[in-house]
Amino acid sequence: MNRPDLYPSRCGAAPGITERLDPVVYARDWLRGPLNQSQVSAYDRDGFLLLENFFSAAEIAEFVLELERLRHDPQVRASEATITERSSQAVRSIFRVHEDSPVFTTLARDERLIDIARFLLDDEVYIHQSRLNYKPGFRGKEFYWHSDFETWHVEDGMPRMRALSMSITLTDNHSCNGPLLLIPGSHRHFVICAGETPAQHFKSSLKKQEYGVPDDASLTRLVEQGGIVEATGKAGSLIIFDCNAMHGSNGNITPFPRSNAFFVYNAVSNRVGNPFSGQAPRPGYICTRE
Ligand code: 6CS
Ligand code: FE
Repeated sequence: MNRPDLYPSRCGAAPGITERLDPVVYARDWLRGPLNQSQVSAYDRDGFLLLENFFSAAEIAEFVLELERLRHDPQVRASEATITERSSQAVRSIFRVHEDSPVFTTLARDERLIDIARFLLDDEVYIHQSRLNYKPGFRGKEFYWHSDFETWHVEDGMPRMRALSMSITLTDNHSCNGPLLLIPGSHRHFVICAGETPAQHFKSSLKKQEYGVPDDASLTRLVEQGGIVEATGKAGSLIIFDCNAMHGSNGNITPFPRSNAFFVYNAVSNRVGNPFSGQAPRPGYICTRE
């Protein structure tokens, strides 16, 4: 049974901006959750929320030990789930850490994170994708502007906007070392992308995304409306952002790595199906299907 494609993109239509058809905060009683009223309102309004000092120094020390262990493990380096930077052999990302790393498997199931995801999505949740983005010093390259949902809808078959990402800063995220950039309010618009989806697009997009990126005019309009916010914070901060928030990050030419863990929680009622691109599903290390 073909599900209706409520967010057509990369299918020949002219690039442009349409409106979000889904709620942002699905919780029905905003006062009965793990976030306070102003936090829920800020997330609903902006599409993201930054919580500093969320994890203790001891927890971060454990995460960083594992971050470095994985980066140096020859088996991990040889894995298809490990992506290197396009112009060096520096590790750019390691996917599926919520299954392959005991430390990050535990973190992905941390009640403090699960409770927030369940509340905002008002459903049971599962991990759609997890990754470590290393953004190493000197060689960490940029992540161009994009909506994760546009990719997860077109390439993974995610039906609706009922998912969110949690990014944990494992190193200090400064203004200078390529912090996550977000456009407040962009989550309420869906940017239709031009072009099509190349076969096995993930083999290039995870290094440098060139399809499923918004056009200059649409990006300009979103920034004129909402501005650009840097999600900076010390190691141990938590950045929660809606699946459709427009975001990106610049390269890192400083000596300070900007390493973050990302866990994507999807509502079980929003399970991925056949990609709307009509292409073969992406591998399990990028998109959970079982
Ligand atoms: O294709 C994806 O699923 C990945 N690409 C980006 C740039 N962000 C989301 C995700 O990691
Ligand atoms: Fe992204």
